[in-house]
Amino acid sequence: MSQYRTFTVADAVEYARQYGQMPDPQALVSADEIGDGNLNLVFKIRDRARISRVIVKQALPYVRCVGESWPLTLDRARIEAETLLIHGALCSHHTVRVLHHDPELAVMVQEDLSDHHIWRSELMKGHYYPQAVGQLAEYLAQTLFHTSDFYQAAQAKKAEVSRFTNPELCQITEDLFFTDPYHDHERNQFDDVLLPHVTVLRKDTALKLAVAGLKHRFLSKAEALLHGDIHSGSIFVAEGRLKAIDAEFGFYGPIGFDVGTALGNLLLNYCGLPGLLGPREATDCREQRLLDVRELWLTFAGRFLSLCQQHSRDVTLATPGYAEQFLQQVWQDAVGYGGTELIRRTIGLAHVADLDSIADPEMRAECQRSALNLGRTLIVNAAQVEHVDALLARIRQHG
Ligand code: SR1
Ligand code: MG
Repeated sequence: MSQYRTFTVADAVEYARQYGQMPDPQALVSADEIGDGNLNLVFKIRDRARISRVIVKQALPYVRCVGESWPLTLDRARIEAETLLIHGALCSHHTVRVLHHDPELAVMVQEDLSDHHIWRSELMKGHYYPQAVGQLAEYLAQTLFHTSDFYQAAQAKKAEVSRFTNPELCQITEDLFFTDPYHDHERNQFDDVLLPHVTVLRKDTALKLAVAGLKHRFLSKAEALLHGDIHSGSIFVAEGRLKAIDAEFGFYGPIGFDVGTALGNLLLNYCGLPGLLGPREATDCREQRLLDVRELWLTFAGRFLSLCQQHSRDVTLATPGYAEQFLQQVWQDAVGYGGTELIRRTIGLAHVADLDSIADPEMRAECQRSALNLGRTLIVNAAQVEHVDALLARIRQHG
């Protein structure tokens, strides 16, 4: 059995030679550590021509963006690899390929996606990938339907819920999404200029009540094996292609959480675009983002419903009309969770470049306030926003 040690660049190259499934392993000669996320080491393993051929990813025993003072389970590497393997079996076109993983070393070897781009960076530049939203909807529908009670046998699903119990990573989400932003907590980060806004938000009883409901459902609704962190930085795109990566937050949770995280990131981009591109230049891209929100929900719901109609295995859940009723609850959850993503990415610990990289401080603050207001609107009104077109109408009203 291998014993955990933190990989050096040389270790990563050697590991990739052994487990990278390369026809010419000795061609792998160098590596760069490129991890810029919050948690892990990520090595790009290169050949003599410096072409990146494979990725080695290793979990550190602590939260990278904070340091060793915040220890974190290495079991997340197992969860990530096993989630991606399951999602890959269900939706191979849109899930990064895992070539090998070792839970003891907390390491995974995965396909290189250097011919793709991180979707967030593309959205920030106003680059449009016409198929991306439909492909993301397909990924969400396939993975969430096939791991839900509509499809999995009840006893097998319960065993899976246990295999994917991910308490430490779930606690990060529980704290960062639903608790910290609504309290004075040292992990929160925001410019002083937002303090008046944050103070109002923390006294907002209707908002805090709705967030309590969302947290409770996150804690208790084991509906399907979620990606758990499907923001636009966890998605690679290229012309006609899309792949989800980074599933260490995978667990059985509410389907609306994955859908809402994806919607929330489109809306974070919508809020940031005036600061990123200029208010006038951003108009068309913003309109496209709203159309993206519409397409994401309608394609996801349509796909999920047709999977329910054709492949539901539970005779009771297959009762005509039940899948539609269930999807209405998923929609309302998704609107609320989307709102929590907007708020936590603006004033919590982990921000997004769509807002933080806006150079002009006044413009940045304006876009951040717009994200906070929109987040609140979504959370408080989720139960009344019955259809995606009603949501778009509210967003347009919001400005
Ligand atoms: C301490 S981890 C902070 C955030 O990074 C991850 O990507 C998740 O979004 C998490 O909430
Ligand atoms: Mg991640």
